[in-house]
Parts: sequence; structure tokens; C-alpha cells
Amino acid sequence: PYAPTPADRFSFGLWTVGWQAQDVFGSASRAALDPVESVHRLAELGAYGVSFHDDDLIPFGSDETVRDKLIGRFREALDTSGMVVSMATTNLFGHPIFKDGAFTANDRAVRRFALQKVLRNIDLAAELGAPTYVLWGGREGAESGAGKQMRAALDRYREAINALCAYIRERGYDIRLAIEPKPNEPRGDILLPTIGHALALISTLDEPSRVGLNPEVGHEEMAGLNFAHGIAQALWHGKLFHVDLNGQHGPRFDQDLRFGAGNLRGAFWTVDVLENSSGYPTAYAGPRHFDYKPPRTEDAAGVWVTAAACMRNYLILKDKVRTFRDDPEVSAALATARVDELSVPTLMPGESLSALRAEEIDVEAVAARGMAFERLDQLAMEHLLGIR
Ligand code: 3MF
Ligand code: MG
Ligand code: MG
Ligand code: MG
Repeated sequence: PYAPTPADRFSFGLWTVGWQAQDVFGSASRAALDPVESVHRLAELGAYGVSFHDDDLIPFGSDETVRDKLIGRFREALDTSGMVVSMATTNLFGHPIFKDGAFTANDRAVRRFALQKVLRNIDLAAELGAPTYVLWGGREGAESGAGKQMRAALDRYREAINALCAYIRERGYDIRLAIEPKPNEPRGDILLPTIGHALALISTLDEPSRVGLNPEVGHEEMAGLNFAHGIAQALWHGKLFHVDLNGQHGPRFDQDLRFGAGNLRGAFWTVDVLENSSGYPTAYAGPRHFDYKPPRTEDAAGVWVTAAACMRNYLILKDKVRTFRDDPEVSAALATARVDELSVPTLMPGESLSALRAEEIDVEAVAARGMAFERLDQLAMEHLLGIR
């Protein structure tokens, strides 16, 4: 049991298993990994897809010959393994040119270069059949107050995304953009720090239907937010286009732990939302995409242990969520907690507000009713702990 298959739609960024574990305080602890090897290893482990930044596949500054060769062998690895490209994205954070951002850098030449870089890789994404293109603005932000004009930065962010939408439309690509929010790191404060901020920006775009979200578990939890609630709201808006699954221990640096590590209860409810609400499972094939980092302590073999564990933990949680939802005691507890009653509109169709005002509500009696949420939550806990 819990052996993943391509039908489970698990995918990984090339930069996850390929991370050499260089961090702010130390150099790499692992050798570079060939993307071709990653594709094959992930396929063997049961994944169906991979995602990549342009620079994960084609090192920054490669000439055309090298570029074509690298793309050719990647394509061949996809073909022989049966893996798909589930998403593509741009590295707009690694090179020093992006030190003050990409689409929102004060320096206009940087902004123009950033757009060139994205447009070029959108062509490659289309060639390789990626349905979703992610925009993570890791360097869009600031450490200090006066250096960045927020209103102008948001104007430029919107301008860039509008331009990308127009390009995708003109080329006739079947690609949707997904914004990935993050509150901080590497910038002191990043623009579009949460799901809510990104949703608000999307509503101001020229073609809002082309743009949705790629929320990451750890990013919302770094801001102290509830990830399951965040993706539920994104689904409610029809905007959950993609997801970055990983683990995080509360507000601190971006840990990118394997899925299930860190906030395990949060992971349980995340799987519940992904598996049991309408919208995500079918939307653009709904990849269960892992964006995590094998810790610096692990050697090359340990990398594959963590990749396998991401998928295994997802499947274990999916099973626990199913037994929770199928348990008759849970159904009874849901009824006692009046969970379904929330789906009844507060006003009847056409009901007048004067009728509402005339109604006698027994305030003391209503206030005295317990909600019995603790009983329900304990049942969830016992399913999660495996004793039911
Ligand atoms: C950083 C991230 C990014 C994004 C990626 C776009 C390097 O915290 O999460 O990973 O996910 O750039 O997909
Ligand atoms: Mg992260
Ligand atoms: Mg991240
Ligand atoms: Mg991410």
C-alpha cells in the first residue's frame, strides 16, 4: 500500500531533488544532479511529472548549441520515461541582475531583461506541453522603506503580467499563469506576500481568467496562516491552478521540509481540501506538486528517500482522510456540530429584512448551545494517529 503511481499525479521540481544544499551559512553538501537522472529516478519512484525553472535545465548564459542539446536530452528522458512537464517557471532570483527584483526592479533595464527571460521560457514551456506557468517573485520586494515605491511597484507587476497574458493569447498557447505568494526570504518583505494579496492583484488584471495561484504550504505558514483555509478560498475563487506541497514548522525561515513533516495536522486538512472539494482534482490535471528541499544532512541516496516520502505521506494522509470522512461516528459528529447548516442561506429567497427584524430569537437558548467541535476534532486526531 501507499505505492505511488502516475494516476496519483505527483510531480517534483527539478530544483528540489537537484538542490545541492548550499545555504546562507555553508557551501553545497551534495554533487550536482543531472536533470535526466532526476526524470528517470522520479519516474521509477512513481511520479508522473516534473517542473523546472529555465536555469534548472539550461544554465544561465548557455549558448544556443548547448541549449538545444540540453533540451534535446531532457525531451528524450521525458519520452523514454513517460513523464510529463506539469509546470514550468522562470528563475528571476538567482543572477545578481535580479538583486532588486525582476518585474518590479527600480532599474528599467532589469525589468526589460526579466520579461525577455520569461517570454523565452514560455515558448519552451509551450513546446514541452506545460499547462501551467508559475510566477514566483522572490526578489520583488525590499529591506528598507524609502527605496521602493509600493504603488509604482504594483503598477509594474501588473504591467508585466498583462504583457505575459497578451503574449500567451497572441501565440495561442494553452497555458495559464499561476502566481506564487511568499511573505519574505530572500527579500526582507516580498510583494504579494499571501494568497489574499495575490488574489486582489489578479482581480485588477486585463485578463484575470488567465491567471490564478500556486500557493505553497510553507509560505503561508511562514506568515502564520492556515494553508487549508487559504487553498479553500483560492478554490472558491476558481483560482487554485497549481500547488507547492511541503512541510514547515510555523513562522521561521522557509524550511521546505518533505510533505507531511512539520505541521502534520495542517497536512491532513490540506489533503482533505485537495481530495474532497470540487475544483482542484480536475483543473488542469491537478498535479500534486512537491516543492521541498532534501535537508543538507542527506547524501545522494537520502535525496530519493525524501522524494519517496513526500508521495508516501500524501497517500497515507489521503487514506486517513478517507477513513475519517467514511466513519459513521464522524458523520454523527458533523451533524451534531451542525456543519451542514452553514450551507443554508441565512435569508430565504426573497425574504424581507423587516420579516427578519420581526422574528423573535431566543438569544439565551441559542447562546447556550454547544458546538461540539472538540469531539469532531478528536475523531480527526484519532484517525490521523491511526487508532481508528
Ligand atoms: C521559493 C519557491 C520557489 C518557487 C519556484 C516557482 C525555488 O521559496 O518556492 O522555488 O516555487 O520558483 O515554482
Ligand atoms: Mg518553501
Ligand atoms: Mg518555497
Ligand atoms: Mg514554491
